Amino acid sequence: MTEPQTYSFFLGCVMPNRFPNVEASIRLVLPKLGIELEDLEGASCCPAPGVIRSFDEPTWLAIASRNLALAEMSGHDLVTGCNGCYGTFMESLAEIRKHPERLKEVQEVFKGMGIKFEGKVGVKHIIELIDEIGVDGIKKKVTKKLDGLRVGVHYGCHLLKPSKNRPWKQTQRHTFLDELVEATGATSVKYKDKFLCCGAGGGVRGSQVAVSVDIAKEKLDNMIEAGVDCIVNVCSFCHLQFEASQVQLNKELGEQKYQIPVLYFTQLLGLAMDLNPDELGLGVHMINTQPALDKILD
Ligand code: 9S8
Ligand code: 9S8
Ligand code: COM
Repeated sequence: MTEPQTYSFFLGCVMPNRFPNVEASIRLVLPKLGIELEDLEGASCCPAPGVIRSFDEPTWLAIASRNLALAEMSGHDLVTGCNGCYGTFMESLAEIRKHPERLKEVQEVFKGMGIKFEGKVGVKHIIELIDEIGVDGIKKKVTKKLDGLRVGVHYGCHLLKPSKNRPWKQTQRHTFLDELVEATGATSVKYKDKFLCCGAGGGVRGSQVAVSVDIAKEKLDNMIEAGVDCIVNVCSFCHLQFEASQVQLNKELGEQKYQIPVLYFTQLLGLAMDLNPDELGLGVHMINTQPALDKILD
C-alpha cells in the first residue's frame, strides 16, 4: 500500500454554493483512491479566468496568487474540481514563473499580510489525479460495472486549453476522460462537436444567458441524437450549465424534452465502486438522475 497523497482542496465558488452534492461525491471517492483532501482555509474565488482576468489582469493575478500561497504555506499541492479554477491557477503560475517581475509585483501586494509566496506550489485537477492512477488502477476499484450506460463525455475548455500549458498537450481529439469513463464499464458515446464549449464560460452565461443556453442546446441536441443516458463532466460551471439550461429550455418549450441526467465524474465512479447513490448526491440534481440509475442498478 502506498502512502496516501494529501492535497489542499480548492473548491471555488460554484461547487460549495450550488453543488454540495458534487463536493460530497469528491470527498467520498478520492480517499478511497488514496488521495486525502485538506480544506484550504481562507480561500476566495480563484478568480474566474474568463471573467475577472478579462477586466483586470493584475487583480486576477494577485488574488490567484493569494490562493496559491495559502496552499503553498500549507505544504501541499493544490487540487481543484473546476476547470475554470484549474485554468486560473495553471495560467497564473505560468505567468509568474515565466516573468519573475510579476512574482515581485504580487509579493508587493502581499506586504504586511503575512503571506509567503514563491510560486513553487503544484496545481492539479481532480481528473488529472485520477488519470495518473490510470485506467487499470481505476478498473481495480470497480466492483459494480456500469454495463449498458451510454455516456456523453464533456471535457470543457479550460481543462484542455491552452494546450501548451496543460499536461495533455492537445486541444481536441482527447481520449483520457473517455477511457476513464469506460473503465467503469460504461460506454462513451461519440457525438457531434464534442469539444465545443458548453456555452457558460468567459462570462457568457453571466451576461448573455440566451446565447449561452443556445450553445448548450446545440450540445444537448447532439447528445440526444447520439442516444446518451447521461452527461459526464469534470467542471462545476459546465455542470451548472448543463443542468440549468435543460430546466430553462423545458420551461421555454412548455414540455420536458430535455431530461439528460448530468453527473460529475466522481459520481459516476462512485456508482461503479458500489457506493450509495444518495451519499454521492445523486438524489438532489436539477435534472432527475433516476432514469440513468435505473439502467445500472438492479
Ligand atoms: S471560483 Fe469564483 S467563480 Fe469559480 S467555480 Fe471555478 S471558477 Fe474559480
Ligand atoms: S466549457 Fe467552454 S469555457 Fe468552460 S470549462 Fe467549465 S464552463 Fe463549460
Ligand atoms: C468557466 C470559467 S469554467 S470562466 O467563466 O471562463 O471564467
